[in-house]
Amino acid sequence: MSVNVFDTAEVQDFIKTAAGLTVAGGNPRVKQIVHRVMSDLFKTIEELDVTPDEFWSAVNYLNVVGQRGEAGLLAAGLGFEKYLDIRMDAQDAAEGIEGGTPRTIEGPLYVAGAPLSEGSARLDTDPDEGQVLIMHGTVRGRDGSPLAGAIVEVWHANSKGMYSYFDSTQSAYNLRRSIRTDANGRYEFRSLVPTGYGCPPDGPTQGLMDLLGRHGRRPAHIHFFVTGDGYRKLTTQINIDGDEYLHDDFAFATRDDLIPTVVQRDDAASQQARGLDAPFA
Ligand code: MBD
Ligand code: FE
Repeated sequence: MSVNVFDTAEVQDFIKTAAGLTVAGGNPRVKQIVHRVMSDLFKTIEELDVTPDEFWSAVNYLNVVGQRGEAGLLAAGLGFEKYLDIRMDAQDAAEGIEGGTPRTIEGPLYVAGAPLSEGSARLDTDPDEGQVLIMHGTVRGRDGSPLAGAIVEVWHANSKGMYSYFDSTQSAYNLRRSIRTDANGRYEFRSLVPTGYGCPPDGPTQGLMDLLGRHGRRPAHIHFFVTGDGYRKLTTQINIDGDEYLHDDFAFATRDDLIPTVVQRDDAASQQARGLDAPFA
């Protein structure tokens, strides 16, 4: 008994009015997007015969998402963030921009203002379980030449899959640092191997995942922003190989070129050689 009111002049007119299309002023781009999104939602309500109860439970859901600060988490879980990346990749390909470290999503847990170190940094300031992790590399421009003075921002979870600032048990900027590359474009850091993240079990994102029959887990990963004067910012991550969710990330961020080989070093000599006893500021 689905009715068709969507295509009536009355409904089409008030969607336009509600989106501000019938008045001057405001922001034309916002009007355009709001009009389109409203039209699509109105159409969905009609075609799927969405009941008032269903509609108001969705409104209530959005309020809870806001109260819990999970809008970014939900955007990741529903693949919106990945979709924006797919579109940027396609745009780059169309412009002939290829190669280099692939981008992947930022996620909702970055915090600006981490301490800046020159060349090398130690990320873990809180005591935690977890294996010592050393990572090093070189930032290069598109022509392959090393980039001195680039900034590598790195952030990741602790052994419980929790991030500082989103976990009251951690101190400020634990597992978050900025590192400026040295004259050879190199950076290195010492930290602790992170564990994968899981959505807050009692939160609205996990609640929706449950209704979709999905899990809300991410494999263990480390986030990066890389910036350099005159260069576009790179947003990316690496995954720790071997995680059970490596290719089953609820946020769709895993990419083949972002799973580096992890080498396990156990002997004292190799630990020394790796600089484990050296000062990581
Ligand atoms: C994370 O740590 C994350 O990186 C993303 C994308 C979503 C939730 C938690
Ligand atoms: Fe993350």
